[in-house]
Amino acid sequence: MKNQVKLIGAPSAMLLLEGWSALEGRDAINKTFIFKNFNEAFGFMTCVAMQAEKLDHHPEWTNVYNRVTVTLSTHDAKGVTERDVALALFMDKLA
Ligand code: H2B
Repeated sequence: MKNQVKLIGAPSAMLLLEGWSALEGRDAINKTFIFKNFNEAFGFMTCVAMQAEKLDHHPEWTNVYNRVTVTLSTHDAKGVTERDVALALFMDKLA
């Protein structure tokens, strides 16, 4: 059976986070991280990917050179949960 996680919702999640925005038309949060170059951006993504596997919680993201755009939401809960906040805080600390 899947673990139930409590829905927080994007507006409340943003009170706990800096620089994240709510998506239009979907309960999700997003942020664009900008790095010095591709190496820094991909290093960030590699680190986040390992943490995402550990947490069994994965970002939707795109990378263009030094820019990583991330969307977080919990698909099972159809919205933003504490899992998204935990991963967002990990990314902010790392960036
Ligand atoms: N990542 C995200 N962002 N949301 C989820 O609901 C989710 C996930 N579910 N990673 C996990 C994997 C689920 O599909 C597996 C089966 O545990």
